[in-house]
Amino acid sequence: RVSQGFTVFFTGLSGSGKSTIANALMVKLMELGGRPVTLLDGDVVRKHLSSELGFSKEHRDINIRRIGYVASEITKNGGIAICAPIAPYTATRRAVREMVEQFGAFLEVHVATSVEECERRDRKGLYKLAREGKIKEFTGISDPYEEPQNAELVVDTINVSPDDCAQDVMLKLESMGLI
Ligand code: GGZ
Repeated sequence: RVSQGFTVFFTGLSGSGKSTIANALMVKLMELGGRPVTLLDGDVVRKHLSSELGFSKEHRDINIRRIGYVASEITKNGGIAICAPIAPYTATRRAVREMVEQFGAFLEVHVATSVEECERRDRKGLYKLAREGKIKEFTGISDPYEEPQNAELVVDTINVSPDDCAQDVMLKLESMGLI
């Protein structure tokens, strides 16, 4: 099928650059035309789909499975879903992959900007609050992030601009025959 749906699933720490890369990717994919593109960004999903959830392992898993379900529906209907949550747990990422792959392709992109760099930038001041204990269970500081071992693509925003990271994703999608 030439125009099957697919999902691009970004995973990485808070402040790693997921949202910025995901937005740049969305623009590039919309410019191509053809399939509708839906962005499921971490904080937007939490506001509209998961507002009752916190950051325990259980709640993060529920949040990620909801994102996975929506992405699988979009993929099933021939669209493009771009997801950008932290998604810290390997098993949950795998569950989402399996949900989506029933219907189309799944591209996992690890935004591997290190915790040191994310904390140094601290764009939203959250790492400082986490260090002070004012935010509990903060990923990378007081909560785990299980590094992906089987991502289709690894990018980082230390040496590469967000737009070039998005371009890397475009090249990967091309090589997979998806665009
Ligand atoms: C991690 C937290 C936390 C804790 C609030 N741990 O940089 P942000 O602010 O805008 O993105 C982070 C967002 C993470 O939500 P996700 O839905 O992506 O997480 S998960 O996939 O684990 O469900 C951050 C903010 O929420 N935030 N508290 N304790 N990030």
